[in-house]
Amino acid sequence: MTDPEQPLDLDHKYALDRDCTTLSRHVLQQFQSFSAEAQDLSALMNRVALAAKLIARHLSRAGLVEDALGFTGRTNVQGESVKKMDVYANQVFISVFQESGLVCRLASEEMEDPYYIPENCPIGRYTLLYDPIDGSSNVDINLNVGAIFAIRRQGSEDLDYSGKDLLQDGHQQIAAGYVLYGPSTMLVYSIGKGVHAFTLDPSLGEFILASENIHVPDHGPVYSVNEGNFWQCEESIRNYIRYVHRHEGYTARYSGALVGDFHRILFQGGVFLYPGTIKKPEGKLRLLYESAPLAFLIEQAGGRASTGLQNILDVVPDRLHARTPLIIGSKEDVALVESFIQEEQRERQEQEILASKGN
Ligand code: P6P
Repeated sequence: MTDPEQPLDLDHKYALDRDCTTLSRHVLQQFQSFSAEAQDLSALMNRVALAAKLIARHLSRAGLVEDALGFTGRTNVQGESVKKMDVYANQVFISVFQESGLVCRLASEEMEDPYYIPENCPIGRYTLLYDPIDGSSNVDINLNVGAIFAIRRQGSEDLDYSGKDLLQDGHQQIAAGYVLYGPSTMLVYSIGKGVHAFTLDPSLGEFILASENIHVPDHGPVYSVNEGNFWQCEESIRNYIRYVHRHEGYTARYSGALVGDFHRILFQGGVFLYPGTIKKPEGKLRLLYESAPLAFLIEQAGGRASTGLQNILDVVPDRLHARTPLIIGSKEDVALVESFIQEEQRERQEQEILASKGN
């Protein structure tokens, strides 16, 4: 029997303290208060964690459960074929936030318009924006997938239920994070006070603090881009790829799931890029629930996120599912990619000046 007068030895005490540093407690520690906002954010993160646990459980049994894998036969607002796991994960977030009193609206990659939870409105002062399954092309082959989320305060009225008030820059995010469904399930988040990673302990059913105040290295060896798009990219991006091919110290890593590629770069440094192409100058990734949340995180971790011409967090979307090119990671590596884009801009302007003089 442990005598409470006899303190635990330090190893046991450390292990106990760590196992008690759950996500909801960590959020309160971050605020260093029990204010209404702190309690709200703690409760919000706890709901996100519940969604992550439900989805992790479904993913871990997907090969055994009827109707968990494969396509639904439908396409979403993005024009992408919808996986059954996309639908399931999207519904999990809806179910988890109903009756929460916290979130009045959900804006998802899988839904054309924001989803309103009337019983939470107008008391619910927050909107959750999320990609319920990022990298769903990996689901059927049991490779890592993720979820990306951002929390915004409901600012102005949304009387016409259009969600127009969501069309604001990324500095309006009050929290952001992602879940990585890999060998372990991790949840990484920030409320603007550093970036912190939690690992799901299945035996506890809790996300336990694993890394606090993560800092992305100023430079790293990894460049992450789909080189299959090489000939569809602008010449500047092709020149960047030629550069890393020809210089020592670079290695390519690309998983087909943004969350996994981003997670590697957050911990090891480097750069992920999904640039615009000649046919799709705006690129593939969506601003409000993919690029902006990750930009929030990477800046909190000392890195950068850019469209190539503008910081991602400064971009104001013109529609809910607006896309942007994304260059994100270590500040030196993002700057290197931008230097090729700026060089091409300069050359184009010089040619235009010469052409105008020639006329
Ligand atoms: P591509 C997944 O569909 C996703 O949105 C990101 O997770 C991923 O980085 C990207 O698209 C992969 O796109 O065109 O390389 O298959």
